[in-house]
Amino acid sequence: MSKSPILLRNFNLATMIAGETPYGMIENAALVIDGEIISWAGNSIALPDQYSNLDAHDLGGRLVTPGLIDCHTHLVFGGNRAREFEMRLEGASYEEIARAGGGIVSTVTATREASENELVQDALPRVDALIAEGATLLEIKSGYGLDQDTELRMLRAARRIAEERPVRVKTTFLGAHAIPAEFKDKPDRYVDEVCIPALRAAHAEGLVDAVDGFCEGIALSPAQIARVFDVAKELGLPVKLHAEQLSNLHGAKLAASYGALSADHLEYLDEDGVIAMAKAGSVAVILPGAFYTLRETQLPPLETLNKHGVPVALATDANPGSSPLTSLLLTMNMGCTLFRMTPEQALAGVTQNAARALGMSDCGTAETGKRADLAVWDVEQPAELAYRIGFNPIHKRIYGGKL
Ligand code: DI6
Ligand code: FE
Repeated sequence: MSKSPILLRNFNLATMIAGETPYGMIENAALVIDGEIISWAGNSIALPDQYSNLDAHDLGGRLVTPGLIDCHTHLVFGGNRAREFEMRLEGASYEEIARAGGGIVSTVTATREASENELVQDALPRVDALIAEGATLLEIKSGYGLDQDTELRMLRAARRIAEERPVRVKTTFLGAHAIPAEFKDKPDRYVDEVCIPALRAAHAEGLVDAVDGFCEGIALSPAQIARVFDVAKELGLPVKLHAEQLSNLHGAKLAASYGALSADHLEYLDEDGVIAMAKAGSVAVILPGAFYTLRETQLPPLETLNKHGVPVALATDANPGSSPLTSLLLTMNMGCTLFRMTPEQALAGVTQNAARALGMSDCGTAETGKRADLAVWDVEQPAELAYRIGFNPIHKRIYGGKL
């Protein structure tokens, strides 16, 4: 026998459905959850008779939003990079550290030494921090293995997180993150002999939801990324790309030519790249944690993205080097203060547009037929979510219909 539906009453609902009202707001809302799914949402005056006899959970006039989505993280990794943080404070740049064998490659050493279990246990506190702020869906990338065994182990660890905690996880293969030390002078051989075979093996094990790369002078060239994307395409996997983070190699345009779900970072993106993204329907994922940590001064071209109607998502980029950040609320605040987004754009960036960046259509808005992944907040206005710094006003998280 299936459980009877749950009725929520007495709250304001930021549906995040794009349209006439800011935040898609429904005041004095009611919402019915049947199993994992929202079976009705609207103004409580319009609640259908069939639901009016259900025991109601009174939410005391609070704000309800879709569950938050972190659509770009590297939160499975070994070790940490506090020493590199000190080096940067002493004047070394991120690129200098990377070229001297630190950076991503130093996390690779620590990750290769970690067991699957250690990777999961190390990641859980980071996951818990995100869940505590209402996150219901996370994307997690590989990319600190750069050998087949470790890349697959990272993806298995990422998948296990969804068994250990009430959160959904989408896994992204990022073997094209950097060239490991043992292939320093033969990057093409790394791509052909390690990265592509590892992608095929990870896919054969059912571990890959999307394929990503880091297109940059300190990482892989556009031609190398294209070889990896050709294989993704052959396997029927969607792609996304770290593009235009430190320089403009026209990575976003390359990704768009493969119909990318998203291009991410984008500080050095030009209008030509924006237009290519708009045509391909790719989401721009902007990452203020990395901008802040690297003390970047070049802003991602938000006005141009808005002008061409490219949806913009916001994510933590949680990683041990350029963005040791595990707060989506702080990410929203940084999106507003550093990138001049509106609080409404920031919330859309961690809900509706984040879902789109992951190719997910069952979440990201609070409406009939979507998963009942919701966050209940002790705030009066939705702008409060982005406004405060270091404060978590969550009241309750609802995950797959479970309160
Ligand atoms: N860009 C980033 O910001 C992260 N990866 C990437 O391609 C940084 C990863 C790291 O520094 O460990
Ligand atoms: Fe990243």
